[in-house]
Amino acid sequence: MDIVTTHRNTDFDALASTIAGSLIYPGALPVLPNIVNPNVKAFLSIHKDLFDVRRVVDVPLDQVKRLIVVDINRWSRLEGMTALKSREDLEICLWDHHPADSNDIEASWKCQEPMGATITLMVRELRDNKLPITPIQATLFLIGLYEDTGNLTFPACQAEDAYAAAFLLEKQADLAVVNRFLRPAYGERQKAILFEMLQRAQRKRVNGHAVCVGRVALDGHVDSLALVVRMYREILNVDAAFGIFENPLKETCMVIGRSISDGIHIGAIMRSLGGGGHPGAGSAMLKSVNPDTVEEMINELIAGNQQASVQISDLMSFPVFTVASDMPTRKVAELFREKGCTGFPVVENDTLVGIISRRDLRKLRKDAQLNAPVRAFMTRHVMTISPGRSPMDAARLMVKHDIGRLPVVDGDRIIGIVTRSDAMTYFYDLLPD
Ligand SMILES: [Mn+2]
Repeated sequence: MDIVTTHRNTDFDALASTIAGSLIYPGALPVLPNIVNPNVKAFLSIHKDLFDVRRVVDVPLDQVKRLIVVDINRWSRLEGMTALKSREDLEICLWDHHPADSNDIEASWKCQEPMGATITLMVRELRDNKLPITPIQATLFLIGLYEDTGNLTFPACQAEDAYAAAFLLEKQADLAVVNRFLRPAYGERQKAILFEMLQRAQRKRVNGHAVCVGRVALDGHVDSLALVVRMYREILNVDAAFGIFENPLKETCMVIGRSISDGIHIGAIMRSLGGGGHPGAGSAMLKSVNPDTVEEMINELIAGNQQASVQISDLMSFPVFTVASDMPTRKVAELFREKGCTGFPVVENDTLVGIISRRDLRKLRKDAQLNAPVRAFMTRHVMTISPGRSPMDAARLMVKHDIGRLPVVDGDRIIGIVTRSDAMTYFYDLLPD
């Protein structure tokens, strides 16, 4: 007997991949853990007759010849499969999009690639082998694909994911159904937890990133905490957010993280805590730990995780061409033409006092004004940035104040300048090594 199975707290990518596995391996039984996500539960309750899924308890494990594991690469996340772990005659096939460095399932064969969703890998296989897919299967696969890629917007999403989505739409995936089930399970309990976290939220800066760590004690199991953390991050508009959910009765701590910054790799942080995930999302379950210690560990991990992140000092241009505040405006206009620049910082004894741009000179009405010192026309309130901040901070300031350049200052001494095009270069990954 062949079975296809996946991780506990089964999400839509895992369910979709399990069903797809039963199509790729004809005769293989789809087997689900007892604990599945609430949305998946709702989906299954309606589609029960259409998908012949079994529970772990209904499967005679001693008869399993081939185990197909999807959307996970660790034994600890499977349910009730411990008996298979030591079986030497067992053939294991693995389909997964998580990084291979966290593997502890030794597969005889595997397809493991960094995609936005595991179902993408399996849809590619179905398409290449021209295996038939029904509209209902296509719908489930698309729900899994959209859920894991945030509707194709998460940074881990690949072109391949979008091809798979297009193929599923061709196979008549029903977007009305997709939307209905993608709607997350946000209820009264989730709302109460989110409000408690928001009330006590304290933003902090860690090496240029805005981070929030929230801690809540729960009186039992609560679903959809990942959604709570996602909303917490979005509402606070921070680069990364963490939720520490203590269960005092069971002495466990569930840690969930979300990040939209390249500088904070959630998956790496969670792996240090014994969990896992992607750069943007992940979780870890800790047992018999003191929540204070967990919070301290997370803070240290965030700080340690930052070393590779890019700072303004890596991006800025220097030395900076500046003009003295008493330089005649005529001379500054000449310098603009000569150097092909659109703006200069203005200094008095090395201290930044203003900024002059071509735009400022256009306001001049009389020729005589050109003899006046540039300090008469410069902008005095200069928006600046310090060298340790992140490119994202620079971009936010430029957008907010509609400015094209930010002097980089250390105290009031100007040490560099970062322009809109420097920021663009960074965001488009053209930064030289
Ligand atoms: Mn997945």
